[in-house]
Amino acid sequence: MKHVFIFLVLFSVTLNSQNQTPPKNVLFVMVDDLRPELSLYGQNQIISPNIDALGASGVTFNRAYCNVPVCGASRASLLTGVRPTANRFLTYHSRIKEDMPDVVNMVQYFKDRGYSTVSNNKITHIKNDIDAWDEEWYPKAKTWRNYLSEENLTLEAANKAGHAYENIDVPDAAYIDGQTALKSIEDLKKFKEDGAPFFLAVGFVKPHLPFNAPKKYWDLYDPNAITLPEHATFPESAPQNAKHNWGELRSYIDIPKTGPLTEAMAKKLIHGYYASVSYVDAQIGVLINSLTELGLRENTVIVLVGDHGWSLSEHGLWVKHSNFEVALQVPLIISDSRLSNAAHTNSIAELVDLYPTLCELTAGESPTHLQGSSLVSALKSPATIFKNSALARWKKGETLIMDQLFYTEWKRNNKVVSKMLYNHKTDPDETINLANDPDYLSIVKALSQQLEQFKTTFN
Ligand SMILES: [Ca+2]
Repeated sequence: MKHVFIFLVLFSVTLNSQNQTPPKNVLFVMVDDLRPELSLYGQNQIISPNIDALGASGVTFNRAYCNVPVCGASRASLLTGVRPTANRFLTYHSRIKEDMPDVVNMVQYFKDRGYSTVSNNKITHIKNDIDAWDEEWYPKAKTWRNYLSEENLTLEAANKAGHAYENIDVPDAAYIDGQTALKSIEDLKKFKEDGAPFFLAVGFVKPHLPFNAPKKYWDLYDPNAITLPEHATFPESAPQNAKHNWGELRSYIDIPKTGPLTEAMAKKLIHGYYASVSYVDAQIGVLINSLTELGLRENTVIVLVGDHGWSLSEHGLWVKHSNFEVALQVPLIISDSRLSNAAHTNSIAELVDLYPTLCELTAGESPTHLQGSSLVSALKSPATIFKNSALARWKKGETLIMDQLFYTEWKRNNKVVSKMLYNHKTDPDETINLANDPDYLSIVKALSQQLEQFKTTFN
């Protein structure tokens, strides 16, 4: 009897100490249109010391992919944990409330578990698409393009888009990403006082067009040192379906409506993209430093992710909206004090995997509707490949990534009308379409069947 009593006392002490451990907070940082051209990815043109430092405190996914390369659809898919199909999550204005209203979205999931839930600036693309936020905050800007120069504001007032970039000498908080960082720091202070677990989602909008960034971030780069990608023309062997007219960029006043850009303009835009990333990197730095100073870092899981990739003239294309890898790949860093530091993994991640990952990292059960799989095994053992495939779609183009093979097909009336295949082992820039190469016939057939099977599984 005495032994039973001691056991019960010990058991209850263990249980209590577990109960006393506060649940992990989540700081979810989403950066609009950020491609993984960062020094922690081994490409050191962009200066991003704060994102690099975050990588040093966590696991960087060398191979993370969005499931649809456009803001609204990608975010709606990520936040519901449901993949896009031919019938849902298709465009920039896709809404959870229209396409997938009946599932428990990620925000509702945390709210149901007693978390404070705050969204600062762009997390869903459409406002009021999620009811579970305790607060959905947006910074004050005259217009969504957030121009500050008189020239651009005058153009916009005349109902025109201004320039595709802006370089003026203003403080960080003059633009909305600076304001978003400051607001988020105030939230962290409140969370610290309240003591309740929090799910704080912070959406930075640069490097989305237009590339407006304070001058000091432009000045980090020597314009003469900016180079264009090696392959900046559309591959002759690629199908026309893979092409688009980069309409999002063409809407700006200094960009021609058709045809290629001049080399000078291409370099100016690349410079603007780099400056915008460095500007956001600085905001990420002040935010994470504040988390650390408040003593919240240890008990907070940090996720840093982009919503899709971006073409900076690779394949002769700009913006997102394609099935090429450069439009699909995103940066992804997950930092958790219990898991690996300064590690990289080649295990594939998809944005649809983030919801189940956060469930596991905060010790909650995953809702049964989730279509991704938790990445925690890769966070624990980054050297092991746990997953080697991903599925993405853009309009009618459906892409299956299988290890180093990137296969896309377009169908009409259930028949494949065009296809492309790139082998990244030999052609990482995707310049030679192998889909019609006789040596790859059986591979193409197998990939096409696997693609169909994946689609059926996740309908
Ligand atoms: Ca975006």
